[in-house]
Amino acid sequence: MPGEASVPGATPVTASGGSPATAPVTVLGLGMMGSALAAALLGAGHHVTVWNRSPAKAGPLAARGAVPAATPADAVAASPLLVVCLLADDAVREVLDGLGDAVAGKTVVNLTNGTPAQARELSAVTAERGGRYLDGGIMAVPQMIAGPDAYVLYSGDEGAYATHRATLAAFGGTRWTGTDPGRAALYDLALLTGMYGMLLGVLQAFALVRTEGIQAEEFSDLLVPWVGAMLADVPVMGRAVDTGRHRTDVSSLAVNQAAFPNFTATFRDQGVSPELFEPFQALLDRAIDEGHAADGLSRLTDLLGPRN
Ligand code: FVH
Repeated sequence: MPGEASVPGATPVTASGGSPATAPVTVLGLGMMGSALAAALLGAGHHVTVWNRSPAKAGPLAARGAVPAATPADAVAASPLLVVCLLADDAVREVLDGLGDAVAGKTVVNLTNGTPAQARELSAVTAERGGRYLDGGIMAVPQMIAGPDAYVLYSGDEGAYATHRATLAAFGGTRWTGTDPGRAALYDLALLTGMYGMLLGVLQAFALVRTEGIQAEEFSDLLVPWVGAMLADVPVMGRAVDTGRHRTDVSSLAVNQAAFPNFTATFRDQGVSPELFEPFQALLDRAIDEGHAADGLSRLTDLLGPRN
């Protein structure tokens, strides 16, 4: 299992004894991810109370020793640590608003996907109600929870993190990102942005090759090592973004711009939608118009948004 770590730039959290393996924990939300989290806590020996809007989802966990609660308030009363994993922020707000001051003295660990602004708002509201708030970004699918590659990014109340880190380690590695409650969501969304960008390219490639009867799975034999080789260049591009030195002798924006119409023309010729790639063409054109023809692709980051 990956250990405890901080992401670059975050202050390491002072070591603490952590909570004992039997510490009671409540899990609110038993979808695919919430159920995996509750199962991991049971596996680590915790006393786990669970609640889900549709009560039937508690059945398999109850069979493993979890205690189903009839209401969110009953679930929250059972433990000092509340793990929340619902579909989206509006559901979290609905459940937490319904609890009111019942979170006083408790730690809320919200592992629902959300925005930095939503995390800051939830942190403020929880503090007003007398609770402590940690936001988390789960870097795993449910099947990975408690396995060697899963980890969760955390931000918010540093004391709460130090107190409960050992318990949270049941899910996988724990990575501290800082006291700004929104920081974990920012990292989470940035990592998922990289994933979606890569996967959208993969899906477009599948759409293209299958127009000629090539099996997508078979094509993966070529695609996976190619994408992997390109990913090895990411730190070099990162350095260019950090330093503002974008000149390249590898693949200039001018070279990319010259090749790009071949993609959109081929997509059209083969009956594949170019809608994913057209914004990329527009961005390349703008970069060239602004005088960056000799720079590498890393220059596009500057066109996408400001540095702080
Ligand atoms: N599944 C994944 O691969 C990703 C991995 C990374 C993290 N995400 C995020 O985790 C959150 C939960 O995702 P999930 O996979 O558990 O999602 P579902 O299986 O669809 O379960 C959704 C649960 O939310 C409950 N719920 C929805 N709306 C409400 C509401 N208004 N009030 C109370 N509960 C609500 C739902 O209840 P029910 O439909 O069973 O009654 C489920 O418990 C999510 O943020 C991912 O982005 C997962």
